[in-house]
Parts: sequence; C-alpha cells; structure tokens
Amino acid sequence: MPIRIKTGDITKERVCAVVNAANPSLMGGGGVDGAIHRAGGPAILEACREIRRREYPEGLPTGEAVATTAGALPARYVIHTVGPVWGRCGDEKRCDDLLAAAYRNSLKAAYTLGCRSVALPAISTGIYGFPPERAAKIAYRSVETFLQEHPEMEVVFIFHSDESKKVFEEANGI
Ligand code: AR6
Repeated sequence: MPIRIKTGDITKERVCAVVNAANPSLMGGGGVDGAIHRAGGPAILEACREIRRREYPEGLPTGEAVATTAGALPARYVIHTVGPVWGRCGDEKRCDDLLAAAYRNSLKAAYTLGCRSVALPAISTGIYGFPPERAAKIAYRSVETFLQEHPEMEVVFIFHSDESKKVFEEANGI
C-alpha cells in the first residue's frame, strides 16, 4: 500500500489511529494538538493525565509516543508524540534523529494496538519550527522504512494546506 498524502483536518480522519504533535506536558496546546483535544473532547485529556501520573510524571520525552482513547473523534486511538523543537536539539543531526524517532515510535505504538491504518500530521513543522522541506524528507523516509517491515499498514499524511502538501511532495520528488 503506497503512502497517501492529502490536505485536510486530521481530526476528521476515519482511521484506527491519528497521531498528535503534542508537547511533553500532554496537556494540550495549539496547532494540531489543540484541534485534536477540541474535537475529541475531555476524555483525551483525562487519559493524558493518567499517563502523566502513572508513566511520565516528568513529561513525555521528545521522540517518544503514547496512546490514548480518541474520545469523540472518528478514530479509535490518538497517538501522542513529541517532536523536536528546531534549534533546541543541540545540533541539527540530533533534531533529525528525534523527528524520525517520533514517527517511528508513533507507528510502532499504533501497530502494537492492532491498528493497520494511521493518519500522520507534519510533526514539528508548525509551532516547533522545523524546516518543512527537511522535515518532509525525514518523515517520508521514516514511514517508508516502517512500511517495509509492516507492509499491511496503511499510512496517510494529512496537511493543513495545499501549500504545505506541495512542499512535502516536492521535497520527496512526488
Ligand atoms: N490537521 C492536520 N494538520 C494540522 C491541523 C489539523 N487539524 N492543525 C494544524 N496542523 P503544530 P508542532 C498542521 O504547530 O510544530 C502545540 O501547541 C500545522 O499546519 O500543530 O509539532 C503542541 O502542544 C503544521 O504543519 O505542531 C506543542 O506545544 C503541523 O500540523 C507544539 O504545538 C504541525 O504543527 C507542537 O508543535
């Protein structure tokens, strides 16, 4: 199954798992995180609070991923991951590795839950300032690598605008 790419609102995707570009607090925020919590309702925040209490009292480390209910969303699960903040990784290579880890660990978490369809946003390319072309190559490569080992998984990238979708496609020669 090829990787699909489309423009839209990730909260509307009818997939098993949608990935959220969260922050370590898991307490919500702006961008896609805000949209997911708004559309999914309070059950998501409650589940995030529980994860903080039980597993990550200091917050979710960058590059890691955890799953919660998707609340009122059409998806079954939300996978919350934390992408790197561009310019705050020590060096650029480290930022690249952390972004790849965020994608890989999100897909792994979804797969472990039995999901075979996942919608992904452009992690770190909004508020966290990762250069979109650079992020596009890392995102696509990370997903391709995962799909080589899990070919039954269906993955769709959701972009918030036609412009950001175009940047992604051009960066990957699509
Ligand atoms: N559907 C799909 N993509 C979206 C949506 C949506 N509904 N809304 C925004 N995007 P960002 P980050 C795109 O800033 O850079 C939050 O405050 C957006 O256009 O959401 O990882 C968190 O709590 C951009 O291309 O995530 C963190 O504090 C992409 O999603 C911080 O932002 C990611 O932008 C995380 O920053």
